[in-house]
Amino acid sequence: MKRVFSGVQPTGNIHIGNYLGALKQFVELQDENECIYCIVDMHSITLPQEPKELKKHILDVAALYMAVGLDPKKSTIFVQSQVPGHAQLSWVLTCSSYTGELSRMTQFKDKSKGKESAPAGIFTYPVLMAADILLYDTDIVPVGNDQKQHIELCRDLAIRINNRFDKKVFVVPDGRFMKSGARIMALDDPSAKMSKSAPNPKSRISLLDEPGAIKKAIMSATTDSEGTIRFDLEEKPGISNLLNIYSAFSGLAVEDIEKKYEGCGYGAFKKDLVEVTVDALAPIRERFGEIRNSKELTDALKDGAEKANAISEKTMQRVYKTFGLGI
Ligand code: AQP
Repeated sequence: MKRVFSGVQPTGNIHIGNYLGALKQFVELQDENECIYCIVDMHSITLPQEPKELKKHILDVAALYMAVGLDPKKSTIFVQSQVPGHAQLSWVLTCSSYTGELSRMTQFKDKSKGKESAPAGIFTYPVLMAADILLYDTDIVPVGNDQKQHIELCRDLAIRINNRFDKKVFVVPDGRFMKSGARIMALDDPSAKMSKSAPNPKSRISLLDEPGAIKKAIMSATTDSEGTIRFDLEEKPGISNLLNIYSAFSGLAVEDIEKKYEGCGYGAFKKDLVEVTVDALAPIRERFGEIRNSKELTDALKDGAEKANAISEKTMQRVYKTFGLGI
């Protein structure tokens, strides 16, 4: 049985990019693997968060994990800040990282663009992410493909430390990426990825959006003036993004959707996409409503933190011993 680890930041409500790129895989993997899924609240404070909002979002994301189908009997679900091993291992890994490699991370470059000085948390965030993964001797990390570079860094750190001590201190993990949905783009700007924190709410569809909001976002999505429904990432990024979303929610291949809408205008295609999306998200919203304020949720998180701590403490004993830390 393989060990699987991944997480989502509680920086806002989960959108369909997070769902199609990452969460769908979380659910697929839980029957055949030992899965550990985290709400990575320590990552979210790399940018300032309003404390009350953050607390709410942590529980929202946890409830959404369960609403999309994660079962706490099969998967360990917990909140990162409840397991001290993440911060402890992060420091050890920071001391094995180089400023050069961290400055090459595209997310750091994007988020610090044009600023003379950026928050140090944005710079060291990928090391904390490596710690999250290596702490659990993870084999597989299901993520969206915007995280490819961070997974590579995690692998490099594991290999570097294993080589330095000439033994397997860490398991070297592999990323796992979806075929469709690995990178959902913003609806208002198909050159940028869909993001929880983008200022325009119509740039994304959140899993808890009402049908009206879904309709508004899809009907106003940026397309092009050609008028044919054809997948072409270079020339038609907006329509290609909508085709990807349609395909991921309906299970139809992109080529079949292209055939289905041959000769149709963008209006008809978008209208159907609204229906496909609303239908796919309705059961998630319903289940979220049942679970959000339940004891089932708090019990799952308490139990999850205990299980995660038990694994993490063992790893940290091994790591501290390897590095000669402690007495
Ligand atoms: N647009 C996307 N398409 C596919 N997958 C995506 N993911 C994120 N955006 C897309 C995947 O979702 C998981 C959780 O992401 P995260 O919350 O840890 O952080 P993020 O990648 O920074 O996501 P956001 O939504 O853009 O958040 P903010 O705005 O707070 O920075 C990851 O597996 C990610 O790959």
